[in-house]
Formats: sequence, C-alpha cells, structure tokens
Amino acid sequence: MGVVQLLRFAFVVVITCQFGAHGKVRYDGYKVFRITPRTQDELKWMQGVADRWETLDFWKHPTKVGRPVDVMVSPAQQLDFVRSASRPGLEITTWISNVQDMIDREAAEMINSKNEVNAANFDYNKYNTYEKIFAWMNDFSSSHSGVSMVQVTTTYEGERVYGLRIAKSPSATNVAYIQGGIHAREWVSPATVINLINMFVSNYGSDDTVTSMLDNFVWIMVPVYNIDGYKFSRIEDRMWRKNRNPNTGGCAGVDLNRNYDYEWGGASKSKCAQDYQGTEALSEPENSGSKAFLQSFGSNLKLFIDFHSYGQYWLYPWGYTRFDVAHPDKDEQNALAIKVENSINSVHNKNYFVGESGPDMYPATGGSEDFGYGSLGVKYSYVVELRDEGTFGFELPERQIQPTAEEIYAGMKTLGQQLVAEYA
Ligand code: 0X9
Ligand code: ZN
Repeated sequence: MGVVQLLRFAFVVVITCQFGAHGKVRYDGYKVFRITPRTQDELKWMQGVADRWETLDFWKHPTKVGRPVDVMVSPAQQLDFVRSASRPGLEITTWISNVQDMIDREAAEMINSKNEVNAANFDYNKYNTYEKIFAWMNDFSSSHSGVSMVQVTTTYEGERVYGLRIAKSPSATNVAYIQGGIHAREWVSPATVINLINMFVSNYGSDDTVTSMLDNFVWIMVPVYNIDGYKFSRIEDRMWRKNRNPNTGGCAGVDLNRNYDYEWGGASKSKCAQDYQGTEALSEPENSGSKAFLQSFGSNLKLFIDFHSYGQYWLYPWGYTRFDVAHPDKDEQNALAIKVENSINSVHNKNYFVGESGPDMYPATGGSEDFGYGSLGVKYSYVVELRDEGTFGFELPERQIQPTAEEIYAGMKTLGQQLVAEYA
C-alpha cells in the first residue's frame, strides 16, 4: 500500500469510527413534545401553531382530536415554543427529553454484522447501509431466477435508483409497484420492502397466494427511493427527511413526498421546512424520472404503494385536501384497505388506521398516493405508515423489523389476492 492509499485508508477508518452510525449533526437537548388535542378547538389551535412554526420538525402533524402531535424542538426554541403553544387545558408532555440520547441508544443497539455481503449472509433484521442494500440487491437478483435489477430513476447526486423486478411468468403484463425510503429517516420502510421481496421470492412455489401473485403480476419493488437522503441520515444527520438538493441560497433538501405532480403547490415554499415542495412539480430527478418510468407501463400498472413510518396508517387518496372530495374508486380503495388491515391485525394484533389521507390525516399536496391515483391512474394507490404508534417513532428497534414485515406480508397477500381476482 502506497503512502497516499495508506492515508486514504486511515482517513476512511477515522471518519467511519467518528461518525459511524451516530451522525455528525447532534441533537443534544432537543426534546420531542407530545400534545394531544382533546377538542376541535385545541386541534385548530395546534394546526395554527404548526402553520406559524413552519420550520419546526413536526414528527407527527396535527390530524384529529385524540391523536397525538409530536414535535421536535431545539433547546434554543423550547421556551418560546412552550409559551406560544400553551393554552389553558392543553397538555404538553415531553415524550423524548433528549433526542441525542435516543440516537446514541439506537446506535449502540444496532446489531453488528459481517462486512461481506451476499444474499446468504445478508442480515434482514438490521438497518443496513445503502452499500449493503445495493450489494444485496445485486446478489439476490443474480441468485434467483426471474429476479433482476431495474433502474427506476436517478437521484439529485447521481445515484441510480434500482428496484428489484420479480417476473416469474413471461406472460404476465400487469405490474405492481412498491417503493420504500422516500423519507430518509424512516428506516423501517426500506427494511420492510427488503423483507417483503425476500418473503415473496422464497415463498413462491410453496404458498399458493404468493405463487399466483407472482405468476400474474410483474412486481417492481424499490427498497430505497431517496438514496442520497438515506445515506445522509446514516452518516450525518439521523433526522434527515428530504433529498439532498442544495437549493441555492437556503437550507438543503426537497421533500420528495411534496414534489409529485398531482395538485402540486400547496406545501411549504420555505427551503428550510421539512415539507419544502421544490421549485415546481417534478423539479427533483427522483420524482420526474420515476414518473417517466411508471408511465411507460400505461394501464398495465395496477398497484402503487409508498411505505413510510411512523403511526400505523393505511391510506388512500385524496391527500391534497382536507375536504372529502368525491372520486369514483373510494369505496373500493377503502374496502380493500379494510381487508388488508384485518390481515395485518391478525398477525401481531397491531391496528393500522384506514382512511382517506387528506381528510383523515392531514392535507399534503404533491404526495405519492395522489400521484399514483391522479397522475398514473392506478386505482389501488396507497400510502402506508408502518410501525410504531409513537413509542420509538423513527427509531424503531431492529427487533421490530421482522414482526413489521410479517404483518405487512400478510396484508400484501390479501391485497395480492384482490389484484389477481380483479385483473388476472
Ligand atoms: O407527510 C407525509 O409525507 C407522510 N407522513 S410522514 O410522517 N411519513 O412524513 C404522510 C403522507 C400521507 N398523505 C397525506 N396526509 N395527505
Ligand atoms: Zn414519510
């Protein structure tokens, strides 16, 4: 090894040790407050607070009476925040008293696994680095028949976004699309998609439902959609959400789940906001490229699912408005979501709230579920919030990856049965 290589090696070791899974950005003294509005008035009040404090990080926005609002507040902002959010009767509790402690605990608990990656020793119960996930995708596709890698789009920083394409039958023309990791810090989402891929492929031929799902549809499953953000959330900032567009003059990052082209334009115009919508619809390569890719399937595209965390929701359009705007497929979207939820619930007894994303959660323009339904014309278009309901939030322990995947796998089988019955 030459001197330059040696120095480079030493540098990499130092960087890896220093910043490893802990991140450079620190959250010492940051608190997450939990506020549960008990009346319509309190809910309106909290919505007003969220509108006024646009650049605060609401881990969970105000949705409905009785459902908690989680908001992370820096030490410098805490007094002001509590003062301006307070009103008689409203209870403000501290859920996380020091976010950095939680990050450190998570890093310490993360299971160490071997460096060499192939499908045989890949650890499905871990939050893996993107490099490991990529190596796994390569290996998994080359070691399973009918599985290949397909490029879906490109990221701002030039990474190719790949999905695994599972095509067991040459005659299948219908396509089912699933993506994870659009929001960087929601680590259980990529982990769930990876586990689903493995469960689908390894149960093909032995489980009748999975076999017919894979025989009748081409499945395209993208574990990490926002690669730049995911990497950044591992190395630099555990709480990163957006992509890594530097946004000339201001904070970095566009919220990819506000940048799709259906009813784009009502989310934040502030570059520092967590829901910054970008300069125009599809301004981000992640969004524009994946639209072109998905459009190429035309009416063969029959399913669009975007996995997030946390909160346990299974939601259908419309998401852009808080009003219940009629659309012809709502009853079917709702009926299928309820069946899916029953299957999820039967595995580990976890409830997922089923509803229409805008009215039942909160309005968000340029979101994925509206893109799937409104722009791509896919009837079964869902946005899903995985575990948990607010015990660990984004920092769901790795021991919960498997049960999450198991319940979602059961839900997906119910969904798959419907797809086969309706379209095959
Ligand atoms: O706000 C989002 O993008 C999603 N929640 S998250 O906490 N994972 O960021 C939810 C989007 C669902 N759609 C609407 N509420 N309209
Ligand atoms: Zn999300």
